[in-house]
Amino acid sequence: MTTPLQQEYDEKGYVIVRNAVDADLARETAEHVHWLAERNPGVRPEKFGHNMLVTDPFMHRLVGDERLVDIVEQFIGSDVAMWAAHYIAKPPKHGQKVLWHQDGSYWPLEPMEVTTIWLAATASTRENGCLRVLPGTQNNRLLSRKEMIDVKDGKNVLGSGIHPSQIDDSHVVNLELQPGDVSVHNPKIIHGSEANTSDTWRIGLTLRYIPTSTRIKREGDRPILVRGQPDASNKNIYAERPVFDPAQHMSFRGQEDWMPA
Ligand SMILES: O=C(O)CCC(=O)C(=O)O
Repeated sequence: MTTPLQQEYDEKGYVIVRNAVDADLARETAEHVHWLAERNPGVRPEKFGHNMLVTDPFMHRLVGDERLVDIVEQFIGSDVAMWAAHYIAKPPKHGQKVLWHQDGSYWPLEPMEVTTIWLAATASTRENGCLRVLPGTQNNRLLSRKEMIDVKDGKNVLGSGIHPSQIDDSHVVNLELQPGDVSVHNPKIIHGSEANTSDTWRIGLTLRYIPTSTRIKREGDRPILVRGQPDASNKNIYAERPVFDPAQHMSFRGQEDWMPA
């Protein structure tokens, strides 16, 4: 049976779920970004990627949150892994933009069965550079990386994007979210975001969830199994469950569940 959420997602290529997680968890997520920023002063907070996060107990706790996985399960079934996490946290005044792109152009997944959850840790608005989508473009062909342009201006997160001549943004939708809301988007929908020139942080966490039957065609990737069973027919190797260590990790509610038994 198709749920109303799936129906909306199929029609538009995205859907918003308000209050998907509570405000306290959204606040902890924002605190995590500031905690990481202090420890990684050389890395822009738009680029706190999976390798930095995959050994972190708070990240495992967050991506396995039943409320998020219940949403994802509607799109990809009940054997679920979170393949790639990425904070795109735009600091006030000089947060980078994200050029128009389709996620699937970048991804080594076979088949391209994947759903993104974008979690707002702060308010995400037009003023501070919220995610923007072009509804319906999930039905377009997936462009290859070779068909896109490189833009190495140091002002955008991906360093590449779809050529502006291929973009009709007359029906753009700004996904304005409050802390704890999520948007869900299709790997083929064209999307991006503007720079943050406002006085406030815009902190989002983008999470790529796959059915465990999707094969990851890149060595070294370590998805996190969040529900159900791995699929023996592919060689995906899962991240180990991390152990909470107060000297290495940010404190969070529920950290005791991550301590040695
Ligand atoms: O956070 C943004 O501004 C862009 C996010 C994005 O491109 C994605 O989640 O796929």
